[in-house]
Amino acid sequence: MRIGNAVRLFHFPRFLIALLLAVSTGALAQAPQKCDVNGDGFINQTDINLIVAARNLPASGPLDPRDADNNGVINALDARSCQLRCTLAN
Ligand SMILES: [Ca+2]
Ligand SMILES: [Ca+2]
Repeated sequence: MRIGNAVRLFHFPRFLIALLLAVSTGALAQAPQKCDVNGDGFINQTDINLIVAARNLPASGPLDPRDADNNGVINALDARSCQLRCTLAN
């Protein structure tokens, strides 16, 4: 038990260092927001149009902002879901 606790204490600062590095380099801030296809920080008609243009295509991966429901396919349900999340009228 003591050795296990010592090991956990030893690794905790490494985790903090990695987290601080990620935050300071902006690595965490670069994760794409679902539905914000063009990455401008807003969800609007431009993003919806990009989703509709990619309709029925496979998503590029789990972080694809066009695949709002994460089912691996970009379709009308993603466009509708993103319409409901619009942050700007246009
Ligand atoms: Ca956008
Ligand atoms: Ca989808």
